[in-house]
Amino acid sequence: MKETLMEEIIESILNGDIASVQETVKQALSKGIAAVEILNDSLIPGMAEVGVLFKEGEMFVPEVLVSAKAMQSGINIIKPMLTPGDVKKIGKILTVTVSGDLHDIGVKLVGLMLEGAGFEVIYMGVDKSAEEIVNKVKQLKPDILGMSAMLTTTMHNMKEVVDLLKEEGIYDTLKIMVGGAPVSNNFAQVIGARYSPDATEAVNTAKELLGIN
Ligand code: B1M
Repeated sequence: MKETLMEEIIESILNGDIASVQETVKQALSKGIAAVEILNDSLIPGMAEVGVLFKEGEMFVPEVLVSAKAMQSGINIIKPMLTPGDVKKIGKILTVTVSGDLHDIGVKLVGLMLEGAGFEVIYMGVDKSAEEIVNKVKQLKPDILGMSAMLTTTMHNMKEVVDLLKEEGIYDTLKIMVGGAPVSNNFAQVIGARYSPDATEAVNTAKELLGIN
């Protein structure tokens, strides 16, 4: 039963059918399937499949956008179950998508999982310059800055941010996490940040960076 529902959600994401995603997610919840299972077994794999079809030229940007909206509509339903309001905040994280990059689904998902783990997460939005990010860091004084980039052309803008933080003498006042499809562990090390491949790992990395067990 669970498998059928998960397949239905994936199919609805591929079809960009928002109503069907919402209905099936609600149905899955009513059958006792946990929000995190719905996330990991249907919403994320559904969007991953969209990525494959996009790469193979079988889906185009407008369709991808509709599928992304369909996935997001499913996330919105399970969000309250992933982020219990009564969790005591264990650290402040500022997240952002770097300059030139408009992708926000992954980084928002990372934010959701971090919130669920008890962090206070402030998402700055997409396409933010090094100056904007450093100014926000000065204003909010987060424990961690989490940057996301989904394009090979924009990942290098993460280094600009790190360099500016160093120039301004505030690099040592916070920890830096990076992620996104083209980003690697090696790249993160070179620019002076910590890498996480996915939302689940991002929670572990954030806890580790702040010395939380
Ligand atoms: Co874009 N796009 N896109 N796109 N898009 C990719 C990234 C691409 C890999 C597709 C492809 O060709 N196969 C490709 C990049 C190629 C490259 O640079 N190597 C690409 C391209 C080329 C483009 C455009 C240039 C296309 C065009 O216009 N010709 C254009 C660029 C726009 C811009 O940013 N300036 C573009 C536009 C778009 C849309 C607007 C249509 C849409 C974005 C909608 C949105 O985000 N609101 C879109 C989408 C949806 C995708 C794909 C299909 C899916 C991305 C996604 O949401 N995945 C993507 C293909 C792919 O990734 N396979 C693609 C689901 C999400 C849950 O996963 O984002 O990977 P992901 O996030 C993961 C991890 O990466 C990690 O955790 C997340 C959850 O597990 N993670 C972090 C992410 N950030 C993290 C931060 C952390 C830690 C972990 O710490 C802080």
